[in-house]
Amino acid sequence: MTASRVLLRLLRAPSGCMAQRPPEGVPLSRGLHAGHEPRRLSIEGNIAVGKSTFVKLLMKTYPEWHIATEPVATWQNIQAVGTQKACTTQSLGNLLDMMYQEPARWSYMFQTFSFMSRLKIQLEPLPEKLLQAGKAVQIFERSVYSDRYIFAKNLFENGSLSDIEWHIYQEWHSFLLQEFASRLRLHGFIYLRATPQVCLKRLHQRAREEERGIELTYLEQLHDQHEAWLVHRTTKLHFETLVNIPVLVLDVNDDFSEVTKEEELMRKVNTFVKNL
Ligand code: UDP
Ligand code: D5M
Ligand code: MG
Repeated sequence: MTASRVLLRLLRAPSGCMAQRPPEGVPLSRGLHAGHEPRRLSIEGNIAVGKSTFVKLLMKTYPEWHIATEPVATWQNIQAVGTQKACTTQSLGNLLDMMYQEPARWSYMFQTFSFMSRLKIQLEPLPEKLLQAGKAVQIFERSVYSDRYIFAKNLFENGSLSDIEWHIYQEWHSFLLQEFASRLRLHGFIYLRATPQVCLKRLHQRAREEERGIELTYLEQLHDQHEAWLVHRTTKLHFETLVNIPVLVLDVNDDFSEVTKEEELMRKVNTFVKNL
């Protein structure tokens, strides 16, 4: 057996079990995992809805939580580590910009890279100190699941990914996620929800150079993908652990920099996480 097969066997997860729906208000996974297992959640939501701002708020409120931000800067500056004696790095370009400039040419490439970077983040072990504290909480800004069920799916539906690209993407996405299942397990999602119009306003306010061409239609498409996946639950999913996973939906149409709104949101998050 090759080394990679041995590794894959070691990483193989036990088969997941499909759980029953809990009474309203109580997240499904309550009591399903050992008390000391870290609770792992992903913050989901449209472009510029306020995820990074929300994550900063979480960091301030819960400094003991382990929070991983989305690696946008990595996508904006792809670095090749030098192969020559002098260990230089070479900048190969801004993949985020390339994707927005020429979606049909670069969307598939973007998916391979964004997936890799999210996978690495989600596989990173928690510091021992946190694990020993018991009930550690780990938060990710988006996940390997939003990559597929929001972005890649939408890029296929709007014609930026071809049939063959979408097919191959789904093949390796399913394969890798099954192989790494136990280490990628999430216990819940927090969905920050606002209208596409509010997101567009915030996107303009943030003024990220690569996103200057994004139009309302694109944000509407992404909004619909979020609603189908996390609210209506009509998106076809390929991983049993996702099917009934608890989702906290937070309305963030109002600016959450206001203290009362901030407190309300943090209270809801606290109750949700405590019950996972
Ligand atoms: N923002 C805002 N009010 C809010 C949340 C966010 O004005 O309640 C602004 C924030 O300052 C930033 C922009 O909206 O300029 C996008 O926010 P963020 O980068 O957090 O969004 P993300 O893309 O991470 O969801
Ligand atoms: O998201 C960061 C930026 O990256 C935003 O322009 C969306 C884009 N993004 C993130 N993941 C993907 C995938 N998988 N495909 C295409 N585009 C993606 P923000 O919402 O600003 O934090
Ligand atoms: Mg962000």
